[in-house]
Amino acid sequence: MKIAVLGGDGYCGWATALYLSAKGHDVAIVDNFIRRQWDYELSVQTLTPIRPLAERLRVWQELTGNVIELLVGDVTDYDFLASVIRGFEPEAVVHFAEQRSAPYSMIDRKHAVFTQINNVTGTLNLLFALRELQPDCHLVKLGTMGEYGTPNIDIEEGYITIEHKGRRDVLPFPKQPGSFYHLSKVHDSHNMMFACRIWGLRATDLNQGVVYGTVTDEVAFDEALINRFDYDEVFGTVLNRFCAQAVAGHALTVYGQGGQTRGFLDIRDTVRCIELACLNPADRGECRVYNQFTEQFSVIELAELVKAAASKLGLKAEIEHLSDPRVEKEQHYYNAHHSKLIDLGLSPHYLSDSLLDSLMNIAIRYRDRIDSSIFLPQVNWRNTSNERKTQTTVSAVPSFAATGS
Ligand code: NAD
Ligand code: USQ
Repeated sequence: MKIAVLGGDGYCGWATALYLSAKGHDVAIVDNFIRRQWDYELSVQTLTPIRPLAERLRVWQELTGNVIELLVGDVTDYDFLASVIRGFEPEAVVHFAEQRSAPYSMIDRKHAVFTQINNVTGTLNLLFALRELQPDCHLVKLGTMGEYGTPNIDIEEGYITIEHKGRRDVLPFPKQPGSFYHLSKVHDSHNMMFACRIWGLRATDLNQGVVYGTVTDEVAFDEALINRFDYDEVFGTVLNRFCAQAVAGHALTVYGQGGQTRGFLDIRDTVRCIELACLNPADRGECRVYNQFTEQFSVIELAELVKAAASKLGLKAEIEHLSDPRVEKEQHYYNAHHSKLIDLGLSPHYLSDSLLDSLMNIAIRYRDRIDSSIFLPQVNWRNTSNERKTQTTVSAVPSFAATGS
C-alpha cells in the first residue's frame, strides 16, 4: 500500500514507518521536526541519542534498499498538506502529527492554546484535503484512551448502546478527558465522525493507551536507527520514567497513592496495530473506533514491577509517593474493552516478557546521559497559569499567524 505517516520523526511514527517499509509498503514520512524543538524549549533530551531524520533514512536505505520519502512541513499549513496528498496519492494516511503531552498542554494558556490549534487544525486540514483530493483514502488517526477518562462503568470501543425513556440508540461513548491535550483528541474524534457522516470519508480512530519500549525489529538493525526514550516530567511517560529513575538511583515518582489505572502496550504492538488497521480499512462513511492497548496496570503496580526488575539487576529502587500534580482519581473502577484489534490478528507482547529487555537495558546502556534534575514534576494542573514565568520561555511555541492558510 502507499501509506503516508504524518509525524514519522516521532516515537510511534518512526517505528511505524520502518515497520511498514520493511513489510513492503511504499511509505512517505511527513514531519516539521517540532518535537525536537520542544526538547530545546524544555532543556531536555531523549535518553537515546537519536540521529537527524535524513541520516536515519539514508541508513535505512543502505541497509534494506527501501526508500522512505521525506516531506518536511507543517500539517496545520493546508497548502503544504494538500500538496502532500496530491503528490503522494496515499491509500492510507496514518496521522501521528500532534502535540501529545498532557503536562505540556497544562503548562500555561499559551501551551494549551498551541496544543489545541496544532492538533485540531492539523486533523481538520487532513479531513478537508482527503475529501478534496483523495476521498477513498483511509484515515488512520491516533486518538487516546484518555479521551474516555475513568468512568465507573466498562469502557466500550468508541460507541455505547444507551436505553433512555424506552428508546435505544448506539451513541459515541461519553468523554471525560483529563487535560487540554486529551481534550484536543476528543475534538478530533468529533470532527472525524462528522466528516465521515457528511462526506462519506473512511476513518479509524485508534484510542491508544500508554506506549512503552524503544526497540522494534527494524530499529534494532543499526544504532543509527535508535528510537526516542523520553523520561522527563513533560514528555516522559510513566514506565520510561520509572526505569530511568531506577537506573539513576532516584526514587520512583508515584503520584499520589498510585491507584490511577491505564491501558498500556508495547511499541511492537503499536506498529502491528497500525498495519492491521491499514490492511483492513473502514468502509466509506464509517468512523470506527478501536481501543489500542493490551494490558492495564495501576501506577503503583508498575512501580512494584520496576522495583522487582531493578532488584534482579542489582539495583535498589525506592518508591516515593509525591503529591499528585494532576487532577485525577486515585482509586477508580477501570475495565476497558479492547478486542477488535485482537480479532483482526494482533498477538500482544506482554510487559512481563519485555520490561527488562526493552526498557531497563536501554536505560542502563545510556545511563551516562540520564539527567536526574528533570525527574520531579513542575507542571501542576491546579496552577495552570495565564503565562508561566520560567527561565525557559515559550518562544518555541510557534505563532499561528504564519500558518493560517
Ligand atoms: P511524538 O511527539 O514523539 O511524535 C509526534 C511527531 O509529530 C513529532 O515528530 C512531531 O515533530 C510531529 N508533529 C507534531 N505536530 C506537527 C505538525 N503540526 N506538523 C507536522 N508534524 C508535526 O509523539 P508520539 O509519542 O509518537 O505519539 C504519536 C501520536 O500517538 C500522537 O498523536 C499521540 O497523541 C498518540 N499517542 C501516543 C501515545 C504514547 O504513549 N506515546 C499513546 C497514545 C496515543
Ligand atoms: N504518573 C506518575 N508518576 C510519574 C509520571 C506519571 O504517577 O512520574 C502517572 C500520572 O499521574 C498518570 C499516569 O501515570 O496517572 C500516566 O501518565 P503518563 O505521563 O505516563 O501518561 P499520560 O499523561 O496519560 O499520556 C501518555 C502519552 C499520551 C497518550 C496517553 C495515553 O503521553 O500521548 O495519549 O499516554 S492514555 O493515558 O491512555 O490517555
